[in-house]
Amino acid sequence: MAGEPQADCLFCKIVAGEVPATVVHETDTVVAFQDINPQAPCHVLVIPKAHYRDAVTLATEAPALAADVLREAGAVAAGGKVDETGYRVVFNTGVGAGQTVFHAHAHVLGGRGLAWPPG
Ligand code: DGP
Repeated sequence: MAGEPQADCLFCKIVAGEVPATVVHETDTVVAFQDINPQAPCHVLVIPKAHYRDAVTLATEAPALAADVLREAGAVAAGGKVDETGYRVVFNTGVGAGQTVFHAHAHVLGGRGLAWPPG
């Protein structure tokens, strides 16, 4: 069933409190936590609590929840003060793009110069 927790999903385990994470903010629908392997001074992951395999699936099947993720990304950026200099919201989608965890998540990256195009 769409959105249901998946037993083999790392981020569902973080939502359930079964895997520890440094949570920076949480709402009824989303959780924001520090990436375990930060690529910038600010590198926070924002995930929906419900399970969707990637961002486009999330936006298609639960658009209001996708909006919650984006709104939370903005709140994280403002909280980390990276909104003043600019930040990047990244949804790696698919293995070839570097997605390694198949539970939709936004990377919020900032606090350093961010090159374009990304690698
Ligand atoms: P992606 O490669 O786009 O699927 O991003 C997955 C991110 O998840 C990656 O930047 C590293 C992060 N990550 C993987 N395992 C853990 C974990 O156990 N805890 C936390 N906080 N982050 C994790």
